[in-house]
Amino acid sequence: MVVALVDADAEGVAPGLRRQVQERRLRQVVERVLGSGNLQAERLRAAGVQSAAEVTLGDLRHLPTINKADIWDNYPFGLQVAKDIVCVHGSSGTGGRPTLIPYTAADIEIWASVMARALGGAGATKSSVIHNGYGYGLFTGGLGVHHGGMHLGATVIPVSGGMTDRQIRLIQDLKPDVLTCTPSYAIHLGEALNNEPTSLKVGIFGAEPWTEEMRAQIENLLGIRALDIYGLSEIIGPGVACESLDSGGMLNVAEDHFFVEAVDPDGNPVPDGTPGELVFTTLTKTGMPLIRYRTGDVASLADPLPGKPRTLKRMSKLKGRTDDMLIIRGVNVFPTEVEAVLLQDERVSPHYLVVEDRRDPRRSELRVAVEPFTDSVDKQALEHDLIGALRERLGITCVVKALEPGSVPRTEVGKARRLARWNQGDPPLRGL
Ligand code: DLL
Repeated sequence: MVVALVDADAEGVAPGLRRQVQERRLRQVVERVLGSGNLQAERLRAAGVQSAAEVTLGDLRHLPTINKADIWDNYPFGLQVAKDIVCVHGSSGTGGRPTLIPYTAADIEIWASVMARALGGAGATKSSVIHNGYGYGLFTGGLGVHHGGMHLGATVIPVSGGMTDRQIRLIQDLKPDVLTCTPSYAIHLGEALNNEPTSLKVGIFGAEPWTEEMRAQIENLLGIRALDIYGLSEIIGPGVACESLDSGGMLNVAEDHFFVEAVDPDGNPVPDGTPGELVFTTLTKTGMPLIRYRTGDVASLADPLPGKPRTLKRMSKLKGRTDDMLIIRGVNVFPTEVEAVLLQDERVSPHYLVVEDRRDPRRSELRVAVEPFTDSVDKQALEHDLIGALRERLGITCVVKALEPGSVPRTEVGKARRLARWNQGDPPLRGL
């Protein structure tokens, strides 16, 4: 199957010519960053980069990296470069500070264009109706698809998340051919539709890990092709890479805008086909360009499939993360954030366990086991209060269990084991 290109000059150009464009854009972004004098500029100078003219793509792997902690340390906008910001997006963060990303109008154009390509690769055209069930707000899912769908000239239905009955009604009445939402919500919708036929042909799902088994389940439940889309707010949002109907199960990276590397834990490049941490350089962004951003996401890279119209480098489905960030129903959660909430409550002892419950991969759950300091604490009231406080801080509803003092296991040095994953079988802790 061959799917027409939305932007032939970018997606279908010979890789050698694209490399020239990337090289030119790399120098432009280095120049912008050096001119800003921000943390990245200081690091580049400290690494010996005095002028952009001397930087080549071949040298990129020797340049310093930047990561999420650097963004938090420079909260809210210390890494901003251009002044003409038109909007801000972001994701959850730590220490009460979200990861915030300022966008210029030019950044929004880039985003719209890579998202239009992603939709086009799934077979969407300007006659398409896109049922967009990604959340609208600071999260990039809703508005990312929205910008891309409008850029393509399609009709976007900005349903956002939740209210499943209304979503089903709109799917029946407006007859969309494209569904965009998280994979777990796609399963939820599919189950709620209860085998009722729809007009949907294809879905573009991402923002959280999902497996080939989930893909098969979604395709069965909804009778559609289910494609994977990857992205992160720091780089632009969804559209950094997206599967197309003809990309052999891998995701085409929009590498004319986002140069990709895969590295081992020491930061050395890994060969294509070997899983490594993805590192992106935003070649064209102006609001908050990032040079060598270490994503924490692990995937392998591959060349384009021969004979296909897209000549872009491809990445595998994500294989995991290098840190302990959890993704609960599409929301990024750091165990330290949970800790911050628990430890604010004087009734709670520092012995607790945060459990990522993925027994049902379609509906991951965050479970938190806490120990009250004393027997006299009203456990029900404590659970109720913590659920509220966690919802407030993380934006998701967790399951909280207050257990008997002493029931959370300690390590030899007396510390509680703080994070566990529950994929199947017995709970990691009795009573959870
Ligand atoms: O989740 C952007 C997005 C929205 C992507 C809609 C796709 C669809 P953040 O909230 O900043 O941005 O979270 C980014 O989510 O670093 C990955 O760990 C994870 N992630 C994103 N897409 C996928 C995917 C959006 N397809 C973080 N598979 C990233 C697995 C994903 N994990």
